[in-house]
Formats: sequence, C-alpha cells, structure tokens
Amino acid sequence: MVVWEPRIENMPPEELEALQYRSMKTLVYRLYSFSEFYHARMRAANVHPDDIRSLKDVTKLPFMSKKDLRDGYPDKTFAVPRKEVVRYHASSGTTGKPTIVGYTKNDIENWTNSLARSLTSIGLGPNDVIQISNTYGLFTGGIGFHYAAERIGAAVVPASTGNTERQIELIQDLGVTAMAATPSYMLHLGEVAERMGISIKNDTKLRVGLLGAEPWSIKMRDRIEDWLGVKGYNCYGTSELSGPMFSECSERDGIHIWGDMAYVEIIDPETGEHVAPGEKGEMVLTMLQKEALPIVRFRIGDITSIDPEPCPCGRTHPRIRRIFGRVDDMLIVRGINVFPSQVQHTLMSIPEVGEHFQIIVERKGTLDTMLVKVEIKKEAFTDNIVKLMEIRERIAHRLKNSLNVGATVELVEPGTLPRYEGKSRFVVDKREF
Ligand code: DLL
Repeated sequence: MVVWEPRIENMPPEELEALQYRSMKTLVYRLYSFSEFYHARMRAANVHPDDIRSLKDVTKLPFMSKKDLRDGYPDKTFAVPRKEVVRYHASSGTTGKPTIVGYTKNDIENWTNSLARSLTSIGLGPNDVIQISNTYGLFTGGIGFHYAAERIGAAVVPASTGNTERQIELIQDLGVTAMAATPSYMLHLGEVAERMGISIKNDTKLRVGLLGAEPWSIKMRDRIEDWLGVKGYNCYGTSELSGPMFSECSERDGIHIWGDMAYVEIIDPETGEHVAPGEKGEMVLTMLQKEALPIVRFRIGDITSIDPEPCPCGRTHPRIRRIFGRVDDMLIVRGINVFPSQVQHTLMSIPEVGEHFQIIVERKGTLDTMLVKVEIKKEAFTDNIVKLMEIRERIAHRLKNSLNVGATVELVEPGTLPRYEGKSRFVVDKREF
C-alpha cells in the first residue's frame, strides 16, 4: 500500500527535465487557450506558448504572487468551470480577505499522491498509526496529511488541534507511531505529557514527527529528538500548491520537491534573475499538473536554496534546504500565517483605534503568544475602565475573526508607541527558532 514510484522518483535527471519540459508546454498551451487570467497575463508579457522551446524559456513567463489571488478573489484565477471544482481551502491573505484555493478531483489525487510518496520515503506504511494534530478545516494541514496517511495504508487518528491531554491518551492507547503537527505543538505536547507524569520517549511508541507549517531549526529538531525520542521530518507546502506536499526522506537532509509535479526556481528577490546553483534566494514554483487553480512561477515568499548534490536515498528530484526566512513580513504564529498588514487592516476598521500599533510575538514555554499593543485615538481615550475594556474586547474579537489566531490586546495612550522615520517596524518577534 505504500506509494513508491521508483520509475519516477529515481528517474535520471535528463529524463526528468524532458518530462518537466513536456508538462510545462502542455500547461502553458492549456492556460493560454482556456484561462482568461493567464491569457491576459501572457499577452501583457508579450509571450506566446510557441516561445517556450526549452525549460530555460520558462523565464519568459511572468511571475505570479499572492496578490494576484487576492485581486482575483474568490475564483477569478481558476481555470476550470465551477462544476469541476470538488473542494475549497483558504489561507490568510495580507488583508482581511483570505486567498481561496480550488481543487478538481485530479488535484486532490495528485496532492494525496505527492505527500503519500513523501511519507513512504520516510519509511512510514501500513504498520503505522498516524495521529494528525494539524487543524482540519479550511487550513490544508489536517485533511492533507489525513488523505496521504490513508493512502499509504496507515491507521489514521484525526485528532486535529486542541485537547492535548486527550491527544496524549490516544497516543498511548492506540500505539501511535507518527504524528503530524507544527514543531511548536510537538514541544507543547511534550510539556503537557510531563505534567501528566507521562514520558513520550519511554511510555509511548511515538517515534516520527511530520513537522512543518512554520519555521523551525535543526536546534529545535534536536531538542525534540533528545527530549521526546521523536525524529522530526521537515514537511513543506503552501495552500496555493495544494497544501503540505513534500518532505524530507529518511536521510533528513533536504526536502524533495517532486519534479513531475513541480518545477522549482530560486531567484534573487530584487532582480528576479536566477541565482547561481546552490545559492540562497526566493523560491518560485510552477505546479505542472494543477487544474483548478494553476500556479505558474508563483513567488511564495520563502527563502531557501537547492542542494545540488544527489541524495543518498537515490531519489533524483531537486532537494531544497530548510526555509531560511521570508522576503515579506509574514509571521507564522502557531502554524497560522499572519501578515502585519492584515492586522493593520482590521484595526483601522475600528473607529476608536489610532494609526499606531505594535505586534509582539513571544514563545511562552512552548506556545507562541501574540500581543497587539494598540494606540487609541485621543478622543476615544477615557478613564472609564468599563468603556476601555469594551473597546479592548471588541478589538480582540475582530482580530481573532480575521486572523484565525487569538491575540491579547493592550490599549495604550495616544503617542506612546515608538515612531519610525524610515520603514515602520510593526513587529517585535522575540522567538528563538
Ligand atoms: O502551512 C501547509 C502545511 C501544512 C505545510 C502542514 C506543512 C505542514 P499555508 O498556511 O499556506 O500552508 O502556509 C504556507 O508556511 O509559505 C512557509 O512560509 C510556511 N511553512 C510551511 N512549511 C514550512 C516549513 C501550510 N517546513 C507557509 N518550514 C509557507 C518553514 C514553512 N516554513
């Protein structure tokens, strides 16, 4: 039941490139002919599908970003009729509106297959019990891992997030061997287990962590392994690509990006030109098989590099190194993407709020906390505590609704937050990764 496709996964690099070129060509013709959005984009860039005569010519195609999806909200960038869409997911955008991702039946199939291949490359299969502690719902983490884990024949425990004590009981009682979660949740689980008098290392069978959705370092990986006896495997994806799709293999030395599904480029974020092989830059992905929401030269905003060395596991597809950071100011708090611009957008819709705010993110114990300090307007400032509390509650409620993650709100007097002459720095991130 495992998903291992050596004919594809171990394909000689020249053959893989030839396959990518054929898929790219088909994709570009399809979009030019059937997608209003891409047709207009290509016309504006003065490029015709006939101009793509090798993989290198991909650089003639225009870039795409989250902004295009936002401007096309909810589905103007979709390339199939509504009746072919079988699912929607959503991810936070830079303003109040999320970006919507649609899937055809084939899109779900490819997503599942991609992650199932990755889980197999870690060594998971029908003997495993996999607890999915990523959120189920509009976020792609829960359902994405669920489908892939079922596909490899594992027994799935769809725990979703929250109720950590019960999650620990399930890990013990069902003999859970692997868990999909954010790395910070994994650490939190370890703490709660300790408080319950349970050692994850000695009292459970949990040995594999399918960890991702937020930045984490080798240091954090080692800590999880030493303390909990859980080997962490770096899992990567974004909702625009479909969701979590790729992971490290048993070597744990870089994330294999399946080349039959995706074409990776690394660019200099300033110039848009390719960096030298092996150098760091902004990752740009083209999804070669996606139907409902095609993704062509998508600037995800993550900084990484491609490891040019072949992987000892024998798989030949490109491997990216850990994500080093972002080109924009996106923060990830408890696995949820938060844009300071989205916080600003929400705050500015509240009449009592002034122009200045500050987001302070900290890791208290193992969980991220977000404090939003808000200056309120002079005319709204009062010594009536009840009134101030009402404003604070209202702000917290609005933020929770628009960000999908809770924040503590502190109201401060007008004129007390730092002012900047240059670029404002709205965020103070005190976390250590
Ligand atoms: O976070 C999909 C996912 C779910 C990946 C579960 C892995 C596990 P989005 O909510 O669209 O999708 O957020 C995507 O999260 O652009 C990165 O900045 C960040 N991210 C995801 N995985 C990693 C990782 C999901 N392994 C954004 N390391 C991406 C660092 C990651 N950052």
